[in-house]
Amino acid sequence: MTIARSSFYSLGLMSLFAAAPVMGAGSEENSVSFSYKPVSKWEYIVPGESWVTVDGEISIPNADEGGFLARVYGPEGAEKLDIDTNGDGRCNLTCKGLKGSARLKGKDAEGNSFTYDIRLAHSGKKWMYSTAGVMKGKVDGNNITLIDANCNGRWNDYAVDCYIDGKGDAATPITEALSLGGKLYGLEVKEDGQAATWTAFEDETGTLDMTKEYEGKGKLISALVESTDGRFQFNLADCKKGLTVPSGSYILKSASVKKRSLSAKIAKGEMKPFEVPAAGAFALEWGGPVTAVYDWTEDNGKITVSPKALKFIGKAGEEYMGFAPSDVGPKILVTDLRSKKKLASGRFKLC
Ligand SMILES: [Ca+2]
Ligand SMILES: [Ca+2]
Repeated sequence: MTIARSSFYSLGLMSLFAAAPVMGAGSEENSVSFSYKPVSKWEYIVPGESWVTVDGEISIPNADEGGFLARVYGPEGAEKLDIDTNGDGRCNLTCKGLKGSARLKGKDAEGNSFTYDIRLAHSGKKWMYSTAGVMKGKVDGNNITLIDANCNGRWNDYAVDCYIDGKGDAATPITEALSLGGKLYGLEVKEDGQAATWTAFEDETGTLDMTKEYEGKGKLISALVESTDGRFQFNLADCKKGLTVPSGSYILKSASVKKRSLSAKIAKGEMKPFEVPAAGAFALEWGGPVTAVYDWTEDNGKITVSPKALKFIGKAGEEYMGFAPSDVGPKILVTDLRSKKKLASGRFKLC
């Protein structure tokens, strides 16, 4: 008997090619102001989004008093959370159950009032919070949304805090070049997120396409790449015609795919860096067919596969993991390749 294999999701997609690189004009510095907007239904896909455990406070800087006082108490598994949402030293909001939200009102270091909305989640014995508001502004006529991805009340954490170009859901960390309306810009955001300066990005560019040659029935909801020198990141999940990016070498940083209620994460795995040529174009061939790679042992006709030694590898070497719901990972078929007889099948709970 020989090796067994599995195939998974007949991933199949997608779409058209196009788009010539567009260069920005002028390198003068321009300023932009942003205004805060609470988000009642959070649907952004934010790489590296933080959920911070409440430990005595909500750590959004408020005047000279540190964060906002917060207290977790009550019976194990049914903990409540009290928060001082206006920073007067007294808790005035109680959360119970599995989730909640709060609007914090404070003053920044210069004494200016600010609002900061948070989502709250209760898991195990802990309460956790994450950001629930964004900054909105316009850069060179393009709508841009800023996200405090690590939820620390500062909006300019380089390569951590994120932005969204136009209307999409897929956020990208802010690096040396941001893609807005098909053009590239440099953006320097002030810590309070209320203002920034921008310049046109003028180095050489090429077109990168992460959807045209992606094989899968699932929809890419995030496809984040990073230049191998660490200077740039771009999320190309919504870019069905490719995206103008600084030319050079890139690698997948993280991605995710969804089909109805099923989802999986995609990591770099064994993928090699790829090159976006100056004034040229590159489309990454990735996705299905996905191959299961694993170690197995046979004892008296019983085949044992260790889930830890199991990997699902796509066409470009990328690795699929984090299947949700956890019992709908790829189905494993064990087949005798000489007789073509199916010997066994099973399904892993991968999470
Ligand atoms: Ca209070
Ligand atoms: Ca931040």
